[in-house]
Amino acid sequence: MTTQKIRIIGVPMDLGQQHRGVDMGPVAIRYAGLSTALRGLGYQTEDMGNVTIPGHYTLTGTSYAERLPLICKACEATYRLAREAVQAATTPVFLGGDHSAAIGSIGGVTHDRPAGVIWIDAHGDFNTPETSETCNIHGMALAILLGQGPPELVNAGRPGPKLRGDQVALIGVRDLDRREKQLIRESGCTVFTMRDIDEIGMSGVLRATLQALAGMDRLHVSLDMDSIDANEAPGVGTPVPGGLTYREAQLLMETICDTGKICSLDIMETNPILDISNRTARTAVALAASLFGKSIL
Ligand code: NNH
Ligand code: MN
Ligand code: MN
Ligand code: MN
Repeated sequence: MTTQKIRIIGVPMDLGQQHRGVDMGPVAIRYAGLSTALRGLGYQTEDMGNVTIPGHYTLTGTSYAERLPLICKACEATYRLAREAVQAATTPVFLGGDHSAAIGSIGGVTHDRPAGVIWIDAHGDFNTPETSETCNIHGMALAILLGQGPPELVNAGRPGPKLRGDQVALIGVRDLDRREKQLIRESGCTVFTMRDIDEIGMSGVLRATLQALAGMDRLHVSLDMDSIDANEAPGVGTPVPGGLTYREAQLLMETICDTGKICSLDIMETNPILDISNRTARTAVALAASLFGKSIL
């Protein structure tokens, strides 16, 4: 399913959360050598530059109501680029930017055909405006893709939900809000928490994940860098202790690669202002290389 040509699309979204600097994630990942790594694996790469995010320089102190239409516009622009990338027989890689951009990327890659989604995150991103304790839309992105939350965003790109619960697996979860837990339990998504990884190991979790998504012939990976432990990914806005080790994350990517079903990838939430010597972006590039076929031997 992965095509010979990989199309890089920067989405410097920062309206879905409060920290300045996550808009610099796309350039940090480029400078960490993403294209070079992918070309080294035999792919052709083309870089489309960045989506324009309206209003983002005036973010500080703005309300949820002010941000919602701007996030909507940015997600619709991302949706169009995602759809075009798939129609042009390329494999799009979206560089965030905060995780609300995935509303557009996943919407667009599923425009013509469904895809299973592997959402790798410390959080559930399953809040609604009613359950959220922060009003930050990056913490609602997955719920929105399943049809819950502000209608403007649920209907971004095309009307209605973009995913069903049985098409989604979450991995790495370790921080859910009280009322978010209930929504996620009712969602029909397959969820593997850090406890599951501790108990059955990443390989066991992956076996079960790929079994749960066995009916899908295309897979989209949505990687929130806050899923990874702060040793390897310190540059994120909402770090949570006890994250994936470097090898757990690599095994995750290597195993998903083996399916041959990868159709698209999000690399979200890298914040260079909070990072140490671009370490988070370099980890992101190493993980992308494994997802696209880099093998140890
Ligand atoms: N659950 C919290 C919220 O909704 C935190 C979400 N933060 C994230 N998600 N970084 O990946 O605000
Ligand atoms: Mn997230
Ligand atoms: Mn997260
Ligand atoms: Mn996050």
